Formats: sequence, C-alpha cells, structure tokens
Amino acid sequence: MPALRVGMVGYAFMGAAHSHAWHTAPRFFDLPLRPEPAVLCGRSEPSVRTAAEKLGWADWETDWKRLVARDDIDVIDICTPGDTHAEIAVAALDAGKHVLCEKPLANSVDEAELMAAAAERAAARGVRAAVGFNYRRLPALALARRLIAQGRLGTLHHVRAQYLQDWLVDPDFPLTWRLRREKAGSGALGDLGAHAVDLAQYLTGQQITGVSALLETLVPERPLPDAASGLSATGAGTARGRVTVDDAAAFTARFAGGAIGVFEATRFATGRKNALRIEVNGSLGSLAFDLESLNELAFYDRAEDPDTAAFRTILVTEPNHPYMSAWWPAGHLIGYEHSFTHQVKDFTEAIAAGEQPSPSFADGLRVQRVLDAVAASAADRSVWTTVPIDH
Ligand code: SOE
Repeated sequence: MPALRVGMVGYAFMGAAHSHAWHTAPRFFDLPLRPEPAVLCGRSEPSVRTAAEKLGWADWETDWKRLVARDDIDVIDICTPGDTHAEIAVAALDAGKHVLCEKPLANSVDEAELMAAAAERAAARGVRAAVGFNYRRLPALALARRLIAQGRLGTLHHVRAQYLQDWLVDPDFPLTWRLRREKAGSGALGDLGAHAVDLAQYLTGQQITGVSALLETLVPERPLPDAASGLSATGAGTARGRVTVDDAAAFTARFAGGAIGVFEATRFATGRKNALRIEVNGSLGSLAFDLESLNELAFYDRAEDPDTAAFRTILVTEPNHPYMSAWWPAGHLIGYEHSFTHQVKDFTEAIAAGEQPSPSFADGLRVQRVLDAVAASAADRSVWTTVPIDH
C-alpha cells in the first residue's frame, strides 16, 4: 500500500494529539494509504530530537522551510501557534504538499484569504488542504449532523453554543503565548469560540450572517513567563506583562436560514474544564451535546407521544454510529483523542480519493470572518446601550 509521508511542525499539546492520531488511525481503520509519521520539525535541536523519539517520528528538522523542500514528504501538518500558519501553509501548498492545519486557520481574515486562495490554486493540481476542527469528528456530533441533514429537527430556530474552560481564573497564571495577540490573534474567541462557530455552521449547514458582540479581558496583567522554561515563576514580586487578547467572548448571531444564535467562549468559567456545549432547536425536535460527556447526544423528538416525550440520551457507542464500528465492541466508550484519529482517517481517505477533505480552508475562512465580525462588533461601542443604574 502506498505511504502518505507526513512532516509535522510543532510538538506541544496539538503535536502530541496529532502524533497519536497518525500512529493510531491505520491500526483501527482500513485506510487506502499508509500514514507514516516521517519528520518532526521544531526550532530547538535537542527538544525536537527528544520529542521525535517520544512521539514516534522517524526523523526531525529544525527549519520548516527545509521540511517543506524535502521530496520525501507528502503532507505538512501544522501544529504551531496561529502567527505561523499562513506562511507555512502557503509555502507547503505551493511546493505541492497536502496540508492539515490546526485551528483557527489564521490570525486574521487577510491571512485566511491568502491561505484559501493558495488551497484553491493547489486543488487545481490535486493538492489538498484541510483545517483541524477536530470536534466535527466526534461520533456524537457527526450523528447530530446526520440527523439535522436528514431533517429530523425540521426548520432550525435556535443555536446555543458555549465553550467554557477555567484555566485562567487564577490571576497568577503566566502570560503564555495564548495570551499574546501577536502570537495567538485573539484569546478565548479564536481558541474556543472558533470551535463553537465552526460546529454551529457545520451542524446547521448554514452560515452566520451577522453578530453583535462583547469581548472582555478580565485579568489585564499577568506574571511574565520564565524565559528559559517558557513556564512561569509565579507569585508576588514577579514582573507582569499586559494580556493583549480577550479572556471571554459573548455574542448573538443570525444564520442564513433564519435561525438565531447565542455564543459564549471563556477561560474563566470556574469549574467548567472543557465544556463545549451546543444545542440546536428546530420545529420538529432538538439536539444537545456537551464535550464533558462526549459519548452522549441528547435528542428531543416532537413526533413522540406528548405524554412521554422528553430529551433522551443516546449513547453514541454503537457500530451503526459514525466511526464506531472500527473501535470496541458495542457500548464501549471513546475519548477526546479519537476526534484527531478520525480526522486523520477522513483526511487520508479524501487524499487517496482525490477529493477535497473537510473542513476546507474555505470553511476555515468562513469561521475567521465570523471571528473578525465579532471583534469589530465588540470594538464598536456606538451600538452599546447603557442602562441607568442606582449609585
Ligand atoms: C485550549 O485550552 C484548547 O486546548 C484549545 O486550543 C483546543 O482547540 C481545544 O480543543 C481544547 O482547548
């Protein structure tokens, strides 16, 4: 079977998740190409060599430009912070490499447009690009998409999406790259809100046409990270720097098909660890999902006897459910990492078939446009209506 030789840039959290997926996908799914974790790339030689050994990569490079120029690589997998996505992706596509790029696609609409244009040019030569909105690949959410596409919810009226984490609630948490605009583009909005927006557009099959938004930086200064380790020496007396991204985002939205949406993304939802929740209400029924119970999908069907109709929890662990026949006997649960494994499966199959993998860079650009509109709306205080309060 022909190999699909992968070169991956970055090896922190997402790099580890992707490494696991490149190794695991061919062990559980019958793939038309054999993914090969070939070359890992990072700037520091000792660190990338250690990471390559630990994560199971055959070789390593310290310069992504050298990686992209190698003729023994078919795919470039980008797992770096957002400020590098556009440059690496465009160079890789122009060099004829397929690209899988972590989300959000870019740090701005301008960059995302360049990337989408490069992906279109590349597609004409049979070279493919996809963006890593991994949650689309959870069986429960893939099932939700299937039910909505089958019309089981009827006309869609409401989308309610939240992505809630709490790892920034400690004011002494250090000022890491995710809190710096020049690296991350935005904060909770781009990191977490991007997932919620992508899922909302994917599940409903409708684009968001307008937003009204609020962004807030709740802790404006944080301890500077220790330059050597990249982690913090926290505590009193430590020098502090300015947080230049949002800590929390809230916005309302309209969808092209007439539904309205309410979105929230925050890293300050004390006690909520990774609660990506989405609920869709339609004229015939409703669906609700929470990542903290990712094997479950709640379904309310208005066709049921009104005396007993209620939200039912579907355990999405059966071989008839998306992706599940490749895993364990019926009823056995899967986890977060499986979303990345399914992403590799779908990406590899699309490449072998000469088809566009999804979500495409054009889909990533559609998300980026919503994020941009949210930032613009939040910055425009002219439409903010103050409420008289007691003093
Ligand atoms: C942030 O905490 C983060 O790791 C995101 O970057 C991921 O995209 C999300 O899946 C989990 O949370």
